[in-house]
Amino acid sequence: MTLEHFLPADDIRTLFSTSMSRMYQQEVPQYGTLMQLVAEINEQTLASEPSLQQQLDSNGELERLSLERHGAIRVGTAAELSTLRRVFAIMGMHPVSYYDLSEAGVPVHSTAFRPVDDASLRRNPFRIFTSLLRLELIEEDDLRARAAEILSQRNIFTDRALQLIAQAEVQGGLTAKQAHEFVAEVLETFRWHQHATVDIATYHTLQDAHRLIADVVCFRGPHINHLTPRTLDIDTVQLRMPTVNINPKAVIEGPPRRRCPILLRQTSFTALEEEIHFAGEQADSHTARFGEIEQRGMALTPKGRALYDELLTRSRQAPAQTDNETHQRLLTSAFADFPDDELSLRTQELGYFRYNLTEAGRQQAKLGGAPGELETLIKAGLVQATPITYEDFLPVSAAGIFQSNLGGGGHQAYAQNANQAAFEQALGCPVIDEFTLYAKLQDDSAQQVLQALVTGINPI
Ligand code: OOG
Ligand code: NI
Repeated sequence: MTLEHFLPADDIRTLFSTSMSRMYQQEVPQYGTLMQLVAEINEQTLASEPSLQQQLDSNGELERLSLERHGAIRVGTAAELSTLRRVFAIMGMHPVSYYDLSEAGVPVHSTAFRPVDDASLRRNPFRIFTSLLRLELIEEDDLRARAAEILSQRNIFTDRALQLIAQAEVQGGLTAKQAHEFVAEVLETFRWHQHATVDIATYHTLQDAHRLIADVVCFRGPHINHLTPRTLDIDTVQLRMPTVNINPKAVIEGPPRRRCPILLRQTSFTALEEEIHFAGEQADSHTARFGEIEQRGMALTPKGRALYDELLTRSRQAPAQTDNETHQRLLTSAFADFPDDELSLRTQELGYFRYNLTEAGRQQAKLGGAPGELETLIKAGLVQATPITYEDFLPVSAAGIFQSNLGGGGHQAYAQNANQAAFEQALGCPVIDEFTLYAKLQDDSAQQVLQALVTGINPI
């Protein structure tokens, strides 16, 4: 079998993300309503901000706007996580970054499976935020053993999915026909199951230890717990959610609204209460599934990220706010020291930028021989710098989303407990460092424009 018979991994990912979206809209009708609201507000925003439209267009993001989504799942064992790694690799999604959420009282650690190269991100940036339950953080020995025992008895993948994974690895890819079957089989893993695998007493015991433990342990598989469209104006969507009968969480997570958006802002609607049936015919309700939206800004360098973390920590010393307006006001004042113009962000090396030739630069490239200093070329109007979009997640924000959906408030704080080595061992490989990816994108684009201008070949 030759390579050209295989469906590209990017196309398998698109098949997967559109199938997941269709399934989730059927399972959670409010998600469809949220998508409509987001699309409407995106359209209005683009119409009123031509410069934003232009920036998205030049980054190749305009056509992917409606594709832009992430989802999240939670798994219970190392074996489940490592098989998921193999599943996602077939779709061109690789584990990027390590997130420790135990610090925020959520007994999991996580990574995001996502496309890593520029071309794949442009095709479809779909990501899955994937969390592994940390049974070792359950203090009670009996309970920990019981949870492990229940998890050891489930198989979250269909037999056919496992066969196709192995086949893809041996062949080096999947044909279109195999890919369609693979996506259909893998979808079964993320489907909602109304029937719990345990009796109601076990469910309540695990629920009392931590609601998240019950959610991971008591079901046949890791139901997709949300999908997330990308909004260009999260403040407006947050305000308008109640007009379509959606109840948003109290505050928008992440940085404040700024002229130059950074990182990621997120909000969600609170989880649905859904009836589940237990062994022994009893029923109760479970809250697991919700809807979320994200607004993405510029990726920050380690220096920019350290400043973000410092200002965020400072802002969180004040008591938590229950209304978004006050929260945003306090956040804005805490972030007053974070430069908010592209020139400062770039020259102070706080954010990552992509370099392109301007029209004048393209003309110059035909001649070659331009001076080789990037700053000089920018000042001369031959090169322009546009922010690189952040493609990852933020642990404090993620913890806020988890907590708002687990409800109940009473989460215990685990002592700071990051254990990336244990996570990577469960995963079966190291996670990729996000900063390395952004730095490479920036450096490659700089190299390309310099080469085009200085040597006059291959103008881009
Ligand atoms: C994941 C919560 C985190 C995000 O976008 O930061 C998350 C979960 O609830 O499983 O989705
Ligand atoms: Ni999310």
